Amino acid sequence: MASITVQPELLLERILSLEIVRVTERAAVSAALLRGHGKEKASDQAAVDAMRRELNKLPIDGTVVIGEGEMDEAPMLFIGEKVGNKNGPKVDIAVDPLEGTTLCAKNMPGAIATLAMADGGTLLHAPDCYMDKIAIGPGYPKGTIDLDAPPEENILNLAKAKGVKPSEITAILLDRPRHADIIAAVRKVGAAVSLISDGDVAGVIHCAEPKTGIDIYLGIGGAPEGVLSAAALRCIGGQMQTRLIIDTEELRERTLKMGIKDAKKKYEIEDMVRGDCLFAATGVTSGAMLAGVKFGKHVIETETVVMRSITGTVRRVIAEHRQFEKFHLD
Ligand code: VTB
Repeated sequence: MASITVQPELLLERILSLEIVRVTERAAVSAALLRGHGKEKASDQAAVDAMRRELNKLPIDGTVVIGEGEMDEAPMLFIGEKVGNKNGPKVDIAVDPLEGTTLCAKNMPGAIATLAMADGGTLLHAPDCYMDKIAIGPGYPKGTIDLDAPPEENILNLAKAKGVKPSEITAILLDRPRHADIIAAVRKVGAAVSLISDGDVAGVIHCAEPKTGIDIYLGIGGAPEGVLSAAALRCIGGQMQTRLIIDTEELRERTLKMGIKDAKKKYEIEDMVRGDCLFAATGVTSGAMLAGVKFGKHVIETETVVMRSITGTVRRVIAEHRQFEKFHLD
């Protein structure tokens, strides 16, 4: 039988793509135990603890570059925290152990546990600030959208590229007063608006999933969430442009310390995720992208999507967990 050789770094990367499923699964289950209890902080903390514990079992020399905040304010998974057992490659890790804490607290659709992993030094170290974003799915000519063009123009260009009328385009935005003008502009050209209360990592990914009916993401969300969704689009294709919103002197200083010299830079996916990456997300509550955690009498079921940019492979892993009480032992 012919032997199959895989380069050692690639083999590890392949193994890691399945290992990170464990990490998001366990964060999701831990958060879901508190689903609907109105306890945003407690469910977030549960997800953080589980994610940190699982990350520390991985054969990586990891650095959290997108995390739960700066070291002094977030004792766990803070930006700069080292994770992993050091027995492996240097990697950058972006985490959002519970994306949509409010969604989880209120048991509303769309809460996920998510992370991205890439070679050390290749993920944008974004501060915890706002980010202006625009994104579409794969298959369109480069330049179909532009962050600096008016929303009307982006919708019309996208409709043309898709070969449909503007009325057949749906834009997704966070439901925030700051988006009133964009929403009005999108509707003025006849397109539909889909509003989400939280969870814009999934919002961006929806653009690349035809079943969601979403064509374009517009508006301002969190910068950490922006880098996570850029990692997903790097794997599955699509276009995204972003710009950090650095509107105070204090933020300006913080971003400078993080190595961001040009505060007004327009980022493409390749600027936010400068090399190959892995992305995983597990549903906490059910949403358009993923089913939420289901607690049976003897089995806990999770659904995870895991992506790898080297091959563009997307796997959906439906796992049945038994003996959940032993989760932290292996
Ligand atoms: C988004 C969304 C998050 O924050 O990034 C949003 O993805 C942006 O901030 O789930 P505002 O809530 O201040 O608009 C969340 O809604 C919560 O972290």
